[in-house]
Amino acid sequence: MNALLPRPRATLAPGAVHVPDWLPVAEQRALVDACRRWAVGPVPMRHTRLPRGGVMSVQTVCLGWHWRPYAYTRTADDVNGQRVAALPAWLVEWGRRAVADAYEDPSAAADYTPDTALINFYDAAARMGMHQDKDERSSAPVVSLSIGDACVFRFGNTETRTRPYTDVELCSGDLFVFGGPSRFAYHGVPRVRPGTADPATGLSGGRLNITLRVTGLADGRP
Ligand SMILES: O=C(O)CCC(=O)C(=O)O
Repeated sequence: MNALLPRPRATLAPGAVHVPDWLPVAEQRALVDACRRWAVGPVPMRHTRLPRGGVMSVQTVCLGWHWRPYAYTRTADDVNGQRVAALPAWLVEWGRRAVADAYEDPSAAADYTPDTALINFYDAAARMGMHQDKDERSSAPVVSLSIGDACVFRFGNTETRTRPYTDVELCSGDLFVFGGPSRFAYHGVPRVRPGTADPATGLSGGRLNITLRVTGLADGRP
């Protein structure tokens, strides 16, 4: 990649839009600072345990709702039983701005109210296998923000975790939104590119990914 050339926005599939350099460095830094606070608790950032006994290579902390394979709850019963931190209004606002910008439709913001964020930290060895985000009872778009080391983001199709898929490089500050016909597409992160982070973000190594989602759940459920 030639850092001198602007990276153009790209629509990978209907509803799946990559907007390079969406989040300015000052906001990336503010988000890194906030992630540092959320990583401490009330539910600490940790490797999520999988039902078959393995652990995910990424480390995760959630806001609003706690996600574990394969459900959302208010309290983190698989960790320490605490209620997760609230999703702040400013992050909801960023999510609204993100869908409006990605879809180049200011009216898209009004319809979008995410109620959870999954924050994943990738060290150099972390990966995420191809999967669908389908534990939400809503088809509202997923907003993905990346900070730190670049990665290869694999965006596939809604039918199978294999080809056809497209690999895109997600760099610090990039926005990726997938909704509409692409909302339930398989996607994953086969590779992080260590040493590519800009220290100005406050993250000297590793990669943070924040996804904003609408769970479609209400208090008292599930
Ligand atoms: O790290 C990424 O860019 C993707 C994260 C992801 O797929 C997820 O949180 O479900």
